[in-house]
Amino acid sequence: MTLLLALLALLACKDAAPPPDSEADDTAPVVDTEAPDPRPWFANPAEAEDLDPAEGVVRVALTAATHWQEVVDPLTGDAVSFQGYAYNGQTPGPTLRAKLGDTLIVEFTNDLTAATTIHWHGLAVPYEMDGVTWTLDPVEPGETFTYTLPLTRAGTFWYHPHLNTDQQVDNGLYGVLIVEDPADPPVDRELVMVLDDWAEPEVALPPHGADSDDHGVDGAEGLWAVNGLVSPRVAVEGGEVVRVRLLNAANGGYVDLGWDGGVRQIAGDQGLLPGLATGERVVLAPGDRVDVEWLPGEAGFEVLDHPYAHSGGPAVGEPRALMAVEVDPPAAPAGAPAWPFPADETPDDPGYTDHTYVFTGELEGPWLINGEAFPDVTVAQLPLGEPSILEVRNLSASEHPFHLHGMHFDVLSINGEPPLYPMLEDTFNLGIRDALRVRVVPEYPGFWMLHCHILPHADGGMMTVVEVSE
Ligand SMILES: [Cu+2]
Repeated sequence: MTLLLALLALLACKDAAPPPDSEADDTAPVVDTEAPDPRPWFANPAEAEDLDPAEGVVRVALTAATHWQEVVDPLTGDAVSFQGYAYNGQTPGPTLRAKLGDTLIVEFTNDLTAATTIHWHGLAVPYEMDGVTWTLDPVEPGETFTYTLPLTRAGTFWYHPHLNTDQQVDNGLYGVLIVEDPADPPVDRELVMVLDDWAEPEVALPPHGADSDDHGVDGAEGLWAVNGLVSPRVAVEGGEVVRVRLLNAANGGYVDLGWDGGVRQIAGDQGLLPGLATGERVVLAPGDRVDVEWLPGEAGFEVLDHPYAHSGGPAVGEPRALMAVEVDPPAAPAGAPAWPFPADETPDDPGYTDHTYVFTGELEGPWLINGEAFPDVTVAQLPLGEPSILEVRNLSASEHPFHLHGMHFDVLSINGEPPLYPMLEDTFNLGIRDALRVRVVPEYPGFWMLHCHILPHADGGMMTVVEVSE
């Protein structure tokens, strides 16, 4: 049993039984109010410094290297270290922040002993900047590469390698890219939360590129970290307007989140939704982003993760607290700000289909699209600047987050039904037997990956290529 699994077992015991030294009343929990609370305090990932004073240009430096990651045991405050990878010595990597319309220039250095790339998940960028190795070379150890990225949409995006992706992301190479919308109202606090499941890190995070594709396949069994912190406390003040940007950076684990007062979602993969979406829970598949607003008032609350398996959706079991939000000082909650929700509409479905993608595979694999395993795939042709209709069907034994590079897509329908609100996405979870119809209008020529974002599935073959040309 690894230390973190032991820690997980301790966490499970914590709620199940009273402490052994409880006295007269066996059922009353004994709280030592004198002992300091060992749970770590939440902090946003440090942001990258803009090295270029010019308006409209953000220039940052990123270096990938091996890294000792420290995890604090929330019960004792003791730290455990394990070796992985990191950008600029931090996991998650630095948050990159720019404004809509800026050009982001990333000077990247590979100090790993393995080749790597950076892919800009959710951004439409020129093909040479997409960080894939279909016809492009990776960044070899010791080499540098400059990524130049025009930022044409506002939203919460992220970056990660796209070579040996399962192993390199698992080892800690990921970070958030925020493109601010100048029309966003100001908020009192912005929280950036990167969720990752860390089952068996001593096994799964070996130094220097050993394979680790058994890790984090099912979030129901993993230990979830929030910005590398297990069970953190999050400090907010009553009466604040808080924008929370959530990313699921796990290889394969899903989260199904809920909290007191309900979920108030304001943005998804590609920026602000057409309106406030409220509900009890929100599911983030691997690669998904969701922005929510919190309007804290008098009382704190826990962010609960409900069991969810990609082999069948909501699962049996008790929810686990990912973090505890503590309100100090309490106050009456603020009113919701007026988000500049875009008046998007779902495009009409023309009824025909340009390309159909059928996802198949048993739980042990292989994972296929149209019966093919990457890289032995048929490359479909899409016209530049013209709409194409894609239909994606999941006939496998697992859910799959469908992800498309280089372009975002309008969801036309799910199982024949239009979406609840106009959805502009780059990652969309397909339930078992689901049929998804989407409309794309490619902005750049090139070869674009179309794949499942459960990384063991993608690395196991569930990836294909579309070519966009004039
Ligand atoms: Cu998949």
